[in-house]
Amino acid sequence: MTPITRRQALKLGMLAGGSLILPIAFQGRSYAGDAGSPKVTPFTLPFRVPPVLKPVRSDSTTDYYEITMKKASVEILPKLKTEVWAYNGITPGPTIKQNKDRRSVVRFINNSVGTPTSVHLHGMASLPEYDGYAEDLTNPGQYKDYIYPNNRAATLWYHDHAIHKTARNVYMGLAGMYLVQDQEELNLPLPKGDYDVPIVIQDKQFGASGNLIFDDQGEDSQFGDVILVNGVPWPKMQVANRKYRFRILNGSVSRSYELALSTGEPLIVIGTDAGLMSAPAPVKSFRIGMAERYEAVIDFSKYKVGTKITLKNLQPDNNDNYDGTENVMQFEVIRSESDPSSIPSKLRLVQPIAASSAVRTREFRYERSNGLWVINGKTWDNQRFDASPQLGDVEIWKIYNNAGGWFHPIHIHLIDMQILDRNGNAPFAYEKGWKDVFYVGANESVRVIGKFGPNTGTYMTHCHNTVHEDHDMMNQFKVGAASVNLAAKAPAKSLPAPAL
Ligand SMILES: [Cu+2]
Repeated sequence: MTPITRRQALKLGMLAGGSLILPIAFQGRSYAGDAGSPKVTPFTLPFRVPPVLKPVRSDSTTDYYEITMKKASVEILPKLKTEVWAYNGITPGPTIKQNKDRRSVVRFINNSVGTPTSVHLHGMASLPEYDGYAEDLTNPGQYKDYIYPNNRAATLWYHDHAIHKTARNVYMGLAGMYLVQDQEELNLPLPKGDYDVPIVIQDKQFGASGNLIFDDQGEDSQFGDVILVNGVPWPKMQVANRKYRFRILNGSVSRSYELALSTGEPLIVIGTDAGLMSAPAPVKSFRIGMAERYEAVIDFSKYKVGTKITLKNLQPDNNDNYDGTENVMQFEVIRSESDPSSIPSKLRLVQPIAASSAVRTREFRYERSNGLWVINGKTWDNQRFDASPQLGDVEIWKIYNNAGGWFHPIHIHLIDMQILDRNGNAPFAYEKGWKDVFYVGANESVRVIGKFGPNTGTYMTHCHNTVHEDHDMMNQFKVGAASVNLAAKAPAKSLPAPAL
């Protein structure tokens, strides 16, 4: 039998959950050439978190931030230089931390990044003209001031959303965390401060000189053989023997992960995409598709000082000897510390939306058809609306993925929704919260429910495998009256910019 490449497997539809479902003899890495990326010994590089961005200035209602998108040369693999396209020249970009109901104005400057950009703050109910509409572009030499209301406490992220360029732009580094907190949450005894840790997981492939290789394998998927956490390959985090809260984002282009601890101890999931759940859900593992966020507490108090615990990915895609995508990062317990934190049994009131309150149900089929990624048979068209709910309407959207070979994480802009059921069964324990990305696995259908608001206007829906999104698995809906000419409402302006 002739061995088949990953690319052929993709064409044949034999990929599931980012994993090749082939007889073991057929498996192998065909990306990054067959040589793979330059080798890095896992768990040797120190863990770090992106810096928190300080506002340029603040007034009684608003904090003003400035971020410049540029090309930069950074060290990701030891002793090699990698060109990235990055917010303020670092990837992930700086973290913005904001209090609920204070407003942010973020000036995104397209300086030397060399490509048109559009910034989407994923999870924010922004007005349409500040939502990173794919065709609302900021060209090199321009800037745009984005206004964010911060009306809910959650783990969000900002990333590029430029039409047909999203996958490459995000892959090259245009992604960062954005955290909104509120007093209700801060009053809970959950781990705080240095014990509340953002984790951005991304897979990349590198050439021999350290250059990033973007290869979407014929508009299918971009996979890497190096797992970065906050921009560091398989880092090691030194921890105290106490509880930590992790805000985990899958910032990859095409890879999903099933996260678990090497010790078999539970991950205690406390939050979903759009904030805390009603109650903690301890699970042995959970899967996280692209753009999903899960917040999990890990309790290191049960381990002796000196213990090493690996955060594993139970969906690795290679079976050779290289210690690769089955590992994410490692924790090493290095000191004893008292732990004032605890996990309350009630975290936040998440009122379930009754299916009976929906005024209509819509169906969306995410498919591969004639070599194209389509929704209900159609590709992106900026003049077509595939749903037009009125402000305040509650709707059920049934999302289908009838293909056996791949999954789609579906992102609906503007609103938070709840999963009613998955293949007619209850959602997983860890996804019973507010969400804006829905993992629709091979041969799955998921029913989600949500209330359209608080804004009217034009918003996008798309697969968050950003290669699929770019080619052209994206559509739009309008809430109430809407315009597609969003660029006219808050246009990008030419540099130089006046003071914020
Ligand atoms: Cu997809």
